[in-house]
Amino acid sequence: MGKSFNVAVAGATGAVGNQMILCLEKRGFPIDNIKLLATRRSAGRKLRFNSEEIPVEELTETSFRGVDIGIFSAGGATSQKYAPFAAKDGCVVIDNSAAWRMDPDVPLVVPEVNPHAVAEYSKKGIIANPNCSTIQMVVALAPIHRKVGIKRVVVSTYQAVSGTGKKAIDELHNQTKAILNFLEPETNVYPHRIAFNCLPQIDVFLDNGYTKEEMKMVKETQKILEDDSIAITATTVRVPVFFSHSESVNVETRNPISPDAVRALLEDAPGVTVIDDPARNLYPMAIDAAGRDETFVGRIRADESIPNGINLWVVSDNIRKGAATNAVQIAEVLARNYLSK
Ligand code: NAP
Ligand code: 3JN
Repeated sequence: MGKSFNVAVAGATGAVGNQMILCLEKRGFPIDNIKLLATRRSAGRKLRFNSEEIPVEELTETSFRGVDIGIFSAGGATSQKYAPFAAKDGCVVIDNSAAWRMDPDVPLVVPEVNPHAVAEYSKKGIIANPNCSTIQMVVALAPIHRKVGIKRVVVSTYQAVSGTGKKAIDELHNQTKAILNFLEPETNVYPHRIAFNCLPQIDVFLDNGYTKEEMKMVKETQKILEDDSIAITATTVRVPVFFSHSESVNVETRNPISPDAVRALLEDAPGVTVIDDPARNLYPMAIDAAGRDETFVGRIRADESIPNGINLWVVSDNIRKGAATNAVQIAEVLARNYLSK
């Protein structure tokens, strides 16, 4: 008999948690017992896992006793408070929030890029899942960085509302419906209307004029690629799309590489699907990436304004590879290589 584990999903009733449950099921993660955790408000609600109805329990300090792996997507404050209780009880935490990502004793992992970093889970009992915008970008950048070195990245994102959770999905839906019916739309989630609009703000503004999301992309990319010398500047934009983030990524490499060589590298790269056939108007699109686990790359071309420049268009489902799939892939590495149960 193979190993199998007691798993808890914290934030199980949320947009990410819901996908987490589906992903554990779909990938056949070996589970003995699953605990679904959320706030007291959701306690007793039943969620389906592997055709079983599982009652949601309130997340408390003792929820992780007897649990081997705890996957958190209940916000940074919840992770900050409860991950140490889980770790103290011997449960390895895979955390989807920003709470622990930049802690030097917490590995920040994208399994296609730095699976070796999982080994450092033992320092604090916590592994961090990167921000969704970072994950899809590093999946595409890592093979290029390994081959020719990356000097600088200029990225602009086009991020789906599902990145903000259930209430933002409802807001885009309701605003769109209201506007198409000549009614006044209500704005509750973002500072401005999102329907038929683009907001160059994701998360709060920092003193340097960037948003927190933009600086997450900078710092997390350097940590995952283990190279603080890569210069990165980001502009993150919320667009009226439900699922999948798209990114325009401009890369300046240290050594020259042709667009054809980049295409060949990415065609071989784990987790990447290249869609790049301009003659047939084929390139990655949010509507095609939604519901998939891969990172799609297209529009691969030279940046003709500099000697070693490459442009990419990178698209991935932010709730799947950007959150749930990546977390479950981390759990798979952990289970396969590090946990003895
Ligand atoms: P969401 O749809 O609003 O769901 C939030 C979930 O957290 C719900 O299950 C909620 O339970 C639960 N929760 C909130 N506060 C809690 C508490 N004090 N104790 C227990 N459970 C609590 O949000 P989401 O989109 O799923 O995102 C959740 C978190 O995941 C985000 O805050 C972020 O940290 C992380 N995230 C990461 C990425 C990424 O880039 N990797 C992407 C999106 C989200 P109730 O239903 O009972 O309220
Ligand atoms: O906005 C997006 O598209 C991604 C959002 C991620 C997010 C949302 C709320 C809180 C995060 C994150 O994962 O960085 C956090 C957070 O944990 O800080």
